[in-house]
Amino acid sequence: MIRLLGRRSSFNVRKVLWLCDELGLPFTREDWGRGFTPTTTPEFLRLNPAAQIPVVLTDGLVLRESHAILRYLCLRHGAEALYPSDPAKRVFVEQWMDWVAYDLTHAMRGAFLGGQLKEPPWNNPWFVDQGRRDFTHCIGLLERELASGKPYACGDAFTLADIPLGLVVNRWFAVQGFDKPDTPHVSAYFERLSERPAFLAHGRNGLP
Ligand SMILES: N[C@@H](CCC(=O)N[C@@H](CS)C(=O)NCC(=O)O)C(=O)O
Repeated sequence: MIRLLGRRSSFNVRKVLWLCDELGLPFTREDWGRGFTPTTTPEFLRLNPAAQIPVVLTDGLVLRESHAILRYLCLRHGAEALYPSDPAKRVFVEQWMDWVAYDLTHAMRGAFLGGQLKEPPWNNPWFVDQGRRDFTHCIGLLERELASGKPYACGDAFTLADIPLGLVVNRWFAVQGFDKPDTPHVSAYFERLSERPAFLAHGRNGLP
């Protein structure tokens, strides 16, 4: 059984929820994080010294970092189609996931946490402007990739890469406060992902 710690509104918890539903994995979830039990309690810090959600307890392991958790669950539960074992296929899943973790995380902190939620310290005007520019740049890159005709990030099939990207695209359409270019291929990708019940439950569910 999988025990997932983290509020269901969290961007990173939602990735794990989406994957569990895609794979039909049974799990229990407990509300930790903002608005619930703080992640700074000694009990939580023993599980994740970084004081962040999600944390997953399974198979006698304590797992942190959403993308590491996604990879582990795919490997553990034989999700070959989502996370191919062929290195020449897997590398393209990894490149999108790393891009979300490194580049998009910073961009969204400025554009969303700073620009929209006005949360310090991200609401520094320079950081907000830079985040909006970077977010727009990244979505432009995704638009050009999808314009080549592929329905999903890695080609014809839905893979693990589409889970973090789906959350990013959902946030892109939710974020306000600056001019956003038309991105018809990203819009079509968003609609394609919306054919998946698990995306509607945890991604495009009214939360940014
Ligand atoms: N790199 C981490 C980031 C985790 C993270 O930023 N989690 C946020 C929620 S999305 C958090 O713990 N916020 C504190 C809180 O909710 O109290 C991951 O991918 O798991």
